Amino acid sequence: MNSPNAIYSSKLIYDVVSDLFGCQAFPCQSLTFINGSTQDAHQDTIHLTPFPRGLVCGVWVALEDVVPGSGELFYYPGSYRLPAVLCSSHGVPKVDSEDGDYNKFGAVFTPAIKKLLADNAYLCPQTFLPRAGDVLIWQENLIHGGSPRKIMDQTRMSMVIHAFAEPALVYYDSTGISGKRDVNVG
Ligand SMILES: O=C(O)CCC(=O)C(=O)O
Repeated sequence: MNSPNAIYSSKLIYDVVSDLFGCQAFPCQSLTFINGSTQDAHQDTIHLTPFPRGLVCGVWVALEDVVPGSGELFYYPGSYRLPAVLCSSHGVPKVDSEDGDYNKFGAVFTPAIKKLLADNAYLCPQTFLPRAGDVLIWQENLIHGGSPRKIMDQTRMSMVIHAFAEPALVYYDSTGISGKRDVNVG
């Protein structure tokens, strides 16, 4: 298995994402997990918001075979077509520093996503049970998160890279700060 650094710098990943976007893609950040994240259902749009829309994706890489109960990634196929839940549409102020207070942010967005899913109950969640090396790529608006961890000593080693298409402007909706292209890869 390649190291997270090698995966982050993998030309193959950005070639595939570039094909999907139809123009050159670059990463701007990554997260590496030993255990399942147990993140609430969310759209990445709130964290990395491209203009024009649709030009950010998540690239989730399994670093080991994922075991049921380990806190599998879940997602709602088709949910990328729903409206984006954004600060501006929900009256949430920007958080103005790294140490800022995200309480209001979480208190508003998690219920907003739950409501969106309840209003669109035809969408059914699926869990991702990949083998090591499998990759899932999602468009920024796809609703996803981390399932509860039922086996607490079971790892779920994984890495997720957020990439965007070069012509897009990308910013963090939560802070208003622009996302930066990582110039060392691609
Ligand atoms: O891997 C997970 O459990 C969730 C990752 C995620 O939601 C994200 O990176 O946006």
